[in-house]
Parts: sequence; C-alpha cells; structure tokens
Amino acid sequence: MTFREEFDIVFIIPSFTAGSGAIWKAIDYRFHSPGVLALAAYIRSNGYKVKVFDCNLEQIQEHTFIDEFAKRFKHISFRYFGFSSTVQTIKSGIRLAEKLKKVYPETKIVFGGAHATSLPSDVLKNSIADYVITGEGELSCLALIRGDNPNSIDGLAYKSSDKREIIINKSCPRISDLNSLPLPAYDLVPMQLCKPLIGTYKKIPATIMVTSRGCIGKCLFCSRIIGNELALQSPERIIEEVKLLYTDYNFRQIIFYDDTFISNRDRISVFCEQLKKNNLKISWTCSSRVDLIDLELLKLMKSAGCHQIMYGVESFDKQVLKNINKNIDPEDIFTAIKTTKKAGIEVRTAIMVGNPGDTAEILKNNIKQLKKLNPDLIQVAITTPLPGSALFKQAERKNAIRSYDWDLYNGSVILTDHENLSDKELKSWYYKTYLLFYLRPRFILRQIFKLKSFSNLKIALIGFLSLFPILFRFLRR
Ligand code: B12
Ligand code: SF4
Repeated sequence: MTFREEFDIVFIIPSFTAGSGAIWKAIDYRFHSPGVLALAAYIRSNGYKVKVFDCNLEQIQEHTFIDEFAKRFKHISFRYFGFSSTVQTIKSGIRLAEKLKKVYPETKIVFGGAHATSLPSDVLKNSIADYVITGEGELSCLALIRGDNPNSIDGLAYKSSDKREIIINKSCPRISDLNSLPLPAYDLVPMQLCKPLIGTYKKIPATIMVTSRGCIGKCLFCSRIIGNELALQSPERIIEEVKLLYTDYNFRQIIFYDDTFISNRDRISVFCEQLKKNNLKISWTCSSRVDLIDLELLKLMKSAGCHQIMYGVESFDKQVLKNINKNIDPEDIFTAIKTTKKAGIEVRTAIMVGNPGDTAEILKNNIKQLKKLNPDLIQVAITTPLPGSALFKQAERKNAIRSYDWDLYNGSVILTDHENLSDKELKSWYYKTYLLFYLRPRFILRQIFKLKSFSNLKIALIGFLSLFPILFRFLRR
C-alpha cells in the first residue's frame, strides 16, 4: 500500500503566455508571485500544510503540466487546488484545472488573484472551479480551508449545491496591518529561477518585492483589485524581508513592484537610512507617481542604491490625462523626470496609445516630449480595457468590447473602437513610439557610453534585437 501524505492546499500559478504581437514575448522575464507567497506563508503559519507549484517561474508548459504535477506530488494528496489568475493566465488556469480534476476528482478547486477578483461570476460559470476568492486572499482562504460554512465567508463566491446559482458573498475587510503577516514563503519555490526584464536591473541575481497593498489613484484603465485604501509595510519590515532575500537567497537587486512605492515620504526616508545602516549593498528600483518626489528624497534614494524609477506617465496631454483620471499635470511629469535625472537616477516611463481623446497630434506630441525628456527606457501599451477597470465597465455598458479572449489582453491588441483613430493608425503610433524613441542616434550613443562590461554589452544587444520584431511588423503594414 502506498502512503499518501495529506496536504491542505497547493497554490498553482499557470505559466504566463503572452499573445502574439506582445513585445514581452521577445523579452523573456519571470518572477515568483509575491501575493501567492504571502498567502501561502499566512495559511502555513495557521497550522495548515501548503505547497506552491509555480509553473511560470519554472516555465512548465501546459502539455507537460500533469506529468510534472504527478511526478512532483507522487505521495501527496491535496484537499484544495488553489489557482492564481491574472487576465493573461486565466485561460490556461481553467484548462489546467480541468486536467487536474480528471485525475483528482475529490479535490476542490478555488481560484483567486486579479482576474478571479475582477470577474468572479464569469470564472465560476466558465470553469469547473468550486470557489472563487476575491481581493486579498488571507482571511477568506483560511476560513475555507478551516471548513467554515461558505455562506459565512466574506470574499467568497461559489456555486449553489444544485450548481444553478452563483452566490457572491460580501467582500472581506482589508488587512490593515501588513506587518502582522509572516514573511512570504520563499522557501516553497525555486527563487533562483527569477529572471528580470532587460534594462530594469544593475546587479544579478534580481528579484521583486511588494511592500504595500492598494492604491489611492483612480486611473480609468487600471484594475485596482485590492482596493483604494493604502496599507503600507513599515521600513523595519521591508528591511527584514530584504535581509532574508540578501542573506538566504543571495539576491543583490530588488525591483519593488508596488503600484507606487513612494506613497509616504517618511517611510522611504527611514527605509533608505536603514538600508545604509545595515550595510545591505543592494541595487534597487521602484515605481512612483510623478507628483510624489523631490530632489532631496531622490538624492537619499540614490545614495541607498536606487538606480531607476518607473513613472506611469501615460500621456503628455492635459485633457487626455484628465480623461483617464490620472490626476496629474504634464508639468508634474516634466519636473519629475528632470529632477530624477538630476539626482543621477535612471528614468523608465510607461506611455499609452489609444486613450480616450487621443488624436494623431497628441500621439505625435507624446513622441516629441519623450525624445526631449530622453528617459532611459520607455514602455508602450495600447490602452486595454482590463477586467476590473472602469474602462472595462464603460466599454461593456456600450457593448464595445470586441473580444473576450483574455489571451489578447496583453497591451498590444486593440480591443475597442477608438473615437478618433482607426486600428491601422493606432498600431502605427504604437510601433512608431517604440521605434522613433529607441532608434535615435542620441539613445544608441548613450547605450554605447554606458557599456562597462561584457554583460552590459549582452544586455544592450538583447534590447536592440528585441526591437526587430517591432520594426518588422511596422514595415509589413
Ligand atoms: C507584482 C506584479 C507582477 C509580477 C508578478 C506577477 C504575479 N503573479 O504576482 C510580474 C512582473 C511577473 C507581473 C507580470 C504581469 N502582470 Co502584473 N502585477 C503585479 C502587481 C504590481 C503586484 C501584484 C502583487 O503582488 N500584489 C499584492 C498582492 C498581495 O496581491 P495579489 O498578487 O493580487 O495576491 C493576493 C490576492 O489576489 C489573492 N490571491 C492571489 N492568488 C490567489 C490564489 C488563490 C487560490 C487564492 C485563494 C487567492 C489568491 O491573495 C493574495 C494575497 O492577499 C499587480 C498590481 C497589484 N497592485 O496587484 C499587477 C497586476 C496583477 N499585473 C497585471 C498584468 C496585466 C500583468 C501582465 C499581463 C503584464 C504584461 N503584459 O506583461 C503580466 C502577466 C503575468 C502573469 N503571470 O500573469 C494586472 C492584472 C490585471 C487583471 N485584471 O488581471 C495587475 C492587477 C496590474 C493592474 N493594475 O492592472 N505582474
Ligand atoms: S495606474 Fe497606478 S496610480 Fe493609477 S490607480 Fe493603478 S496603481 Fe494606482
């Protein structure tokens, strides 16, 4: 007789498969899921037995998934399979759940994460999932595993016993004290497989961390799945986690993936001082809104190892910024980029093509301003009605969504008609923004001057080569 050890849950992160045309396909990067590791640590700290199977980090494809799963967990049975989802992994997650259910019919299936939170009914209707957990997972998932009655679990959505009805309970109260959560369960995944996106790191090995939850912004295109209230880890808690990654996992670069890392000036100042005091020689990057920084803070950040900041610029047009509820002024953008460069920190900017109100003139001016301000890197996306965003709800109300094939929601596909620009024009501006920015002598020369080692050269070459698919598509049009 074979002994099977019973575990309570295995969290499964499907592999991220960018759709065709996505720039990301050309540039390979992969990380663990900070949210799942936080959740796994919390469930484990409450006495339950947990595994994590991160197909994204381990690059396990769908066709080998079942064999890999059976091999890895040969002597283990699970009470729950917990699938994490984003818009880009939901289709694959649903297929993997079906495969697993065939082999392990007794195990209950629960979905969580950004996509399941945004469209719980849709996920329950279109999959064999028994449950969906919306928002932060800790409290609801613990209650489910503990065996609480489903109708008493806040944040839970499920099918009625006759499977005819979908019941969505009220949302779960937010966790206000993030310091009370255990450190993420990094030991449950092969962290050494983390691979950063080109241009976003100075040292390797590199990984990501998230130190806050929620965002007070109300941008039209964004799915704020955790909500508008901001909860922050203390600087001491951030340092504790950095130390763990530095000492036990040997990471030398941290990419802070918070929506806005700099939301509280004091938190960042103390964090920087403590990094220096603890002699943690890491390089790090983060993101910020353009209206939250000043030269003094930036200089302190630089002295503590920050070498790049990502700003969600989206557009340089006052009216477009208003249309997308960004609540910033083009002047704030100019000031932020100039001040950041003055402090010696690299600037990465995200820009969008196809926002409400965009015209050819506006998109042309965006490129002009980008060239003038000359950030170190730009990232362009076609405005996408991400499930969970106000833009998605608006488009749904107008019956304007062209496709619900979630694999297409990758930032390079046009999914709704634009009021001023044809598909052809939008695509053309999308490619042109990349090409006219990167293929400039000024940009290329700067990259050459920055070359200090063979690995720098390798990074620059990969970056350069990744422009070819864009150039090819642009010329083919
Ligand atoms: C870190 C991050 C990444 C990392 C890691 C991805 C990951 N799987 O965590 C990387 C760089 C790889 C990444 C890539 C992408 N990302 Co991203 N990313 C984020 C970011 C900034 C933070 C995520 C985070 O850690 N949040 C904090 C934790 C606490 O929240 P959480 O991850 O949602 O997890 C909690 C709950 O959702 C829940 N939960 C999660 N999984 C599960 C599973 C079960 C079973 C249960 C019960 C609960 C549960 O419990 C967790 C703890 O409370 C979010 C924005 C945000 N603020 O959430 C975007 C976000 C998740 N990303 C997004 C997108 C679009 C992408 C990309 C498609 C972008 C691209 N074109 O490349 C890719 C897709 C990657 C993928 N694997 O699917 C969107 C998803 C939108 C949507 N509706 O699905 C978000 C919401 C950004 C946005 N505002 O629009 N991303
Ligand atoms: S885009 Fe950034 S600033 Fe705007 S709501 Fe989303 S996370 Fe907040």
